[in-house]
Amino acid sequence: MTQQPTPIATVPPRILVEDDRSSLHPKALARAFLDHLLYSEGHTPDAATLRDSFESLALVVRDRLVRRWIHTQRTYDQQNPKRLYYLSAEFLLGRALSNGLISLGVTPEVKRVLQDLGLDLEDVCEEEPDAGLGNGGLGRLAACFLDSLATLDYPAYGYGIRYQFGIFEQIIRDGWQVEKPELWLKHGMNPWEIARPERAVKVDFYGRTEHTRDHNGKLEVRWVDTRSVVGLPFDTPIPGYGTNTVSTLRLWQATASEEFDLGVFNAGDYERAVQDKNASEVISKVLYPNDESIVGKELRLKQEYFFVRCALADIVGRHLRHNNRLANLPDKAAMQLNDTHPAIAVAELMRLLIDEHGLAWEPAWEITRGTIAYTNHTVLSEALERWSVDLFGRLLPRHLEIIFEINRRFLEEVERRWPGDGDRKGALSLIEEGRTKKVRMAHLALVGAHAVNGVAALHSEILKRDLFHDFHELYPERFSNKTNGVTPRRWLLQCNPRLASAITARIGAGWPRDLDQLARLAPHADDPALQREVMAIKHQNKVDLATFVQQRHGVTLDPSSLFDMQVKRLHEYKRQLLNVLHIIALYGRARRDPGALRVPRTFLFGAKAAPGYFMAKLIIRLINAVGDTIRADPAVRGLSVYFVPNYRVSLAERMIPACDLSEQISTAGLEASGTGNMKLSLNGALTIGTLDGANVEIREQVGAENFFLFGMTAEEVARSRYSPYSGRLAYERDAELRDVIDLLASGHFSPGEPGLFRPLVDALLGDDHYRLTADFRSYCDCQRRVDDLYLDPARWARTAILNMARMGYFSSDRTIRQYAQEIWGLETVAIEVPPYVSTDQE
Ligand code: D6G
Repeated sequence: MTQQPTPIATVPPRILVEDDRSSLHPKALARAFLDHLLYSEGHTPDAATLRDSFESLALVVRDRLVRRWIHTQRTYDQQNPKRLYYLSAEFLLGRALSNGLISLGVTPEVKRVLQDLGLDLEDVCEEEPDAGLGNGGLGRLAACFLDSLATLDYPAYGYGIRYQFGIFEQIIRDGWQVEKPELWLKHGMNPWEIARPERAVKVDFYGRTEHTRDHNGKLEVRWVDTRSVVGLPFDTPIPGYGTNTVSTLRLWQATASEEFDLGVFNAGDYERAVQDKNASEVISKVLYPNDESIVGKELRLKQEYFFVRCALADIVGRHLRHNNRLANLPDKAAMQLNDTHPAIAVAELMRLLIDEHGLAWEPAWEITRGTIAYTNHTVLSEALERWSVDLFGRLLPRHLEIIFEINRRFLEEVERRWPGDGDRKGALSLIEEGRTKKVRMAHLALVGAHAVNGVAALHSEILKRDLFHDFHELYPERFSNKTNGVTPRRWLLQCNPRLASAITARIGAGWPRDLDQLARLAPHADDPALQREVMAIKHQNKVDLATFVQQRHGVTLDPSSLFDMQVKRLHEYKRQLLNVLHIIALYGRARRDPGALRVPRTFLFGAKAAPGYFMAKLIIRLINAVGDTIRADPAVRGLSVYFVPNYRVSLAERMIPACDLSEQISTAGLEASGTGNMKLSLNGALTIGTLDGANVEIREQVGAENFFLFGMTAEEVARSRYSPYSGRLAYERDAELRDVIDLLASGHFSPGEPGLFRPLVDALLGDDHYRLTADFRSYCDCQRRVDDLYLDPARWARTAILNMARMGYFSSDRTIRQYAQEIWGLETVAIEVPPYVSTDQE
């Protein structure tokens, strides 16, 4: 049985004094807040800064989660259920305060308490830095999954890296992206986390292996002469919504194994002692800011092994505290690898079992495979991790030996299945041959896992048909699909309170825990009152966003225009450039005929580019240039373009509720799933999109008539790759496209630097790898249909309502249930928390 946090009214009457750390009564909340201000922050209210108020309020919330947290962990320790371990190099949590308040169900009470003290809850929440420990979709998915796991009462843990610097802060200078380090921990304290030094783990690197035989002739391998660092865990509570479960996110920070090397220090070389310490700590210093591409740096591999080593030591240690043997590890622990970043877990678990716990190869392999499952997130070859064998062998010599042995046995199996088929062996091998031999991490994960999944139906099919075709032939039973989802708590209840209340008023308050209930809105789609309400809420949200942009950036947005948004990482395959080409086409039409634009539109972009990704940064520069040019042109009305700097979770929470049209326009076959598409639709935006990733299923759910579809299919794109392609053909055939590209090439958008955008023009007129020129016409035509519908507000509102109503499937609760039932074999565990009894009263 799940239960709501105990409201004050149901506390037995014999309790006269509620502990100020537990009670949800407004008076207790007020006392607790002032108490933390005074004793944790050292300030009286008159001297406190907003930051102090945020920290105090966060501590008030954390206090109230602690009993639930302890009871959750204690219950697991007592019942010893199977636990899920989600291993991810990224957790893009964003802010936690309003989420914590919502999960406690005390937002209105706290708002009033602060009001009485002259404070505004929103201002206080604004003080919280985003925990930006991720790049984009993959990291945010991990955060949504933790929310769903706790909400559904599954025993689960997140394991990752406590980066000191998360994703960089993006500022725009002269139209260019400039990166600044994001210091989410700059205040020296993060009120949510608690260090657990008692669970620190020693992590070895480098060195060599020694092979010896014991008196029975059994081979023993020792990894010696290593250099080591220590992983220090920090725990963050992850509260479920409407339940007592509070799960743990355990993030590891690298520290020097000895504070200083005393030998070196005593020898007088203080500087070197400090350098060694810094070299250790650098491992968890910074998140690599590349999304969908890999920079093969030693430090990155170190990060990956570092957190996997810590996680596995912790997991095996916990297992042995509650079980007396390792043979049943697969019955008690499921590990999910979020992409290949933690794929070294396959070799590390083998090493632990064989070298540290004395198991033979076969049982160790059975345990490893029984425990590990792997999620693939991309088909882009530049994002598939491959590590040079040399580097690998230097950094992790024992693991390389284990990988060679896994591969030797695996290739024997391939030989049995396809005798004499050398090509097949080459394609499947864990080692890529060539000038530099490489370890293919995806292959390691595929061989070492009992389950592998893609993240949308189309993507999972592409994995089977294409990327992992040979593996699928060998192990068809391992493959499945788990379409991504998003948590409706953060992505509707929390970020769009107006819409959330309107929905609750119509269908009751059950939907945040059971998103399928949104279907009850569908019968009201034709109700003019609901239509007006939904449109009015959207308008209010747009006004809020415009106010924010005005205050922060001094730019005016017109909330009466259609807000057209593309918010996601900047990548060529996501085709922000196609969006820009359409904008330039509109600009051209408006310049020729001032009455040409029937619907005023504001195009908003939010996107970070990997710092070394030249084309992506040039596209940001172009978006800003086009925006500036249009703004400066008095002849053009009803068209504006703005690039909102520093897109991140907290900005997404502002932008998504204000969106009318969601741009999901990637080259078909290249976007594995997308989750922004789900969040936007859930908040009543209509989608213009290709048949790519989860768009395909979104369209199935909402109905083809409620989705703006355009462009080539994945199959057509794949087929177009059989022969050489040139964008010049479309350029010559389509007069408007020609005008657009000519204007771009003419230097019109960069008068001081006419050749600035030449690389974009060259790419379009060259092999146009992402097929923008091929989809341009169909995209522009589809955009006309968007205008047609927008001119009919009732029909637009009806379509928006139907989009929301049919989003139930895209709750991450559904996704997590599928993983739990089909991959993890996980049962829920209800957490009972007895009401607090003050010791004063006993
Ligand atoms: C969390 C909550 C805390 C609990 C701890 C257990 O930090 O109450 O004691 O987890 O950690 P393990 O003993 O399972 O590592």
